[in-house]
Amino acid sequence: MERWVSEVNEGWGLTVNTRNQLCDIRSKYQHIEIFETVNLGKLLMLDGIIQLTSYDEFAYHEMMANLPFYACGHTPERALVIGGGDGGVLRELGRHPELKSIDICEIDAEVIKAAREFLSETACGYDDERVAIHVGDGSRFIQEHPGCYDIIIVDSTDPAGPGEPLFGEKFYAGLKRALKPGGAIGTQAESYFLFPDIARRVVKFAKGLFKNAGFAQIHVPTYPTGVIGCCVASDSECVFAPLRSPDEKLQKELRYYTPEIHRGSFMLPGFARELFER
Ligand code: SPM
Repeated sequence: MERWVSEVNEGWGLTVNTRNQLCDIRSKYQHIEIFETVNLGKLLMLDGIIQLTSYDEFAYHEMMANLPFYACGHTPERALVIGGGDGGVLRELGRHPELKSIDICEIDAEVIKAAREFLSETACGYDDERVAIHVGDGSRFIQEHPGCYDIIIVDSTDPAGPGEPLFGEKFYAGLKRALKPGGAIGTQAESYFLFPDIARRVVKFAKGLFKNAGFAQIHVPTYPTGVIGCCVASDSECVFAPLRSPDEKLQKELRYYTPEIHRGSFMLPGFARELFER
């Protein structure tokens, strides 16, 4: 039976037509739901918030993985993903043979389990032998790993529930400490339409800590407002243009990320540019 499922945001919503619910779990941390949709493949929701659809998850995951990868001051060898339990960022990092290890610290083991069972095209990221899974609190994990990583990607939910600590200044300072010199971060920075204050705040934290930091926009039709940000920051010479490029083989595999999109994603509409300059 078909059922319209909505993510509701103060007076309006984004609605997807589904035909079958594959997973409906209340974990210690959140409500995990996976649906088969009528037109968009699978849909993952956490606490009623859309996390991904098969239709457009490549856009978000490619950008979250590759913006920091190519903003890093040297060729990255050690990567850390915080959150990202569905495995999509892992899948994209796995395309880079230069990476020797890919750690993931996800707080909710049930998300990993559900993704591996029902979202195989995304969770295939876990099949890479370089991936090591750590179940726990990402903010604690980075405190315990100073100077360890070349790139850190924070693929969090919204700042309510388990994602909340990942939007604080202390956490950003911890990310910087967990990086090697010249390393780069890419963090889920919300939409400048939907949550301008949060987007502005995290970019401000990053600007205060790193030589270069900025908000890159990613077009994702199934996130409310159709746009979401990645805060990219590093002490490398530049984050706004890639310091290296995908080779021909990798570029053919990618559907969204290109060196031109890397540069272009930092070109923001006037009101958003003004928001981050304040
Ligand atoms: N790997 C995909 C996980 C998604 N992480 C980001 C989710 C952000 C969803 N919120 C968008 C804003 C509207 N609530």
